[in-house]
Amino acid sequence: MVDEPLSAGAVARRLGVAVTTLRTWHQRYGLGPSQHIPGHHRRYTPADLARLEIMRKLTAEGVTPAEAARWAKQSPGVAVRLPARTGRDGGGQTIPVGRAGPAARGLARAAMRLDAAVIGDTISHALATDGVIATWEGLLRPVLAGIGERYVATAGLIDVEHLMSRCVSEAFAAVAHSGRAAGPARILLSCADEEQHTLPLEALAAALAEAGVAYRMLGARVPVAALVEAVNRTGPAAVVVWSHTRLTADPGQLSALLAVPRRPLLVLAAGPGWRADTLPAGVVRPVDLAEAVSLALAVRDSLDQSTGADRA
Ligand code: B12
Repeated sequence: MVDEPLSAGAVARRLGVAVTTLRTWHQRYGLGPSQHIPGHHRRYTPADLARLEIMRKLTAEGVTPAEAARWAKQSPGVAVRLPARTGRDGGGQTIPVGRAGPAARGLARAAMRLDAAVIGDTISHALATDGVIATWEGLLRPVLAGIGERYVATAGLIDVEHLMSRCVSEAFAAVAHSGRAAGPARILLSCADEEQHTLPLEALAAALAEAGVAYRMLGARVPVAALVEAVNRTGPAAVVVWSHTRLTADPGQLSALLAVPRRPLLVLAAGPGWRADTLPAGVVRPVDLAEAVSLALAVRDSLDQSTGADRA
């Protein structure tokens, strides 16, 4: 725990970075010392140090300095002042869920308690009552985003993040199994190479199952050669490639899909990792789950029309 304002040298030692790195973060990203006593060098307050800890952690994980600085500045800067987490109740912290309703607040509390049974029941109930899209947008997304925010502010809740991810996956898998559509799977779902964030793609799979659309799911971390191979072997009409972070959003993966002999009708670059201005021509970027589902349904319907299939 740090309470005294610190010099640049002391902060550098604490974080294990060079003083010149601190200067660069100050000059380029405005992450400098905020305490100013006339006639003295500026000093780093505990809140400054907390922001720098986030900066160091995220850059060490490969997040770009500019993006890491954005997160660091957004954080409330309380990491070093938080009470130590005790027991299994999450140490009294909460997951922020913004304006989401009571169900999301209840789910967030269950997640903090690591109460897998309540998490599972809450999600399954919402899926059965409201459907996949509404459950994703109104319940799961706010809680997942809140866990992400807490992680940035405290570098903690990794246990909560993992348990919650597992419960969300299981609930989506149950929908996907019970609603598995008959007929050829013309939609291929895949994460980009090295991408481990699968939940949004699992949400899409469950929403497609709910809508009676058959699909194939390749899951996390699919190397581009394997994706191209799968497209060549199965000839899908639409391919969705999920990227959650810039690190996994190599547009070359999309270009490779556009170059296969049986080019899919639709290639979707889904997720916040992709940058619109770097996408190859012909690739479509949905803004959310509902749009991704509509595009997939449109492809399914156009195939049905061209083959004369009757869905009524
Ligand atoms: C759960 C989680 C994990 C789990 C994933 C488990 C799983 N099976 O998916 C695990 C633990 C594996 C994980 C790992 C990591 N994670 Co993580 N993770 C998260 C968390 C908490 C939720 C992810 C999620 O599902 N988000 C879904 C919603 C909440 O995200 P959203 O941005 O609002 O999504 C919207 C858009 O994408 C849009 N959209 C646009 N098109 C489409 C199309 C479709 C079909 C859909 C559904 C939506 C959609 O709508 C979405 C909402 O519906 C996020 C926090 C966050 N805010 O996302 C961090 C987060 C994504 N992770 C992060 C990081 C840094 C990592 C790690 C590098 C950490 C590490 N040290 O290893 C690794 C990355 C590994 C890798 N190479 O992929 C950062 C990314 C920062 C960045 N921008 O680069 C985040 C943002 C946390 C943070 N705030 O720092 N993570």
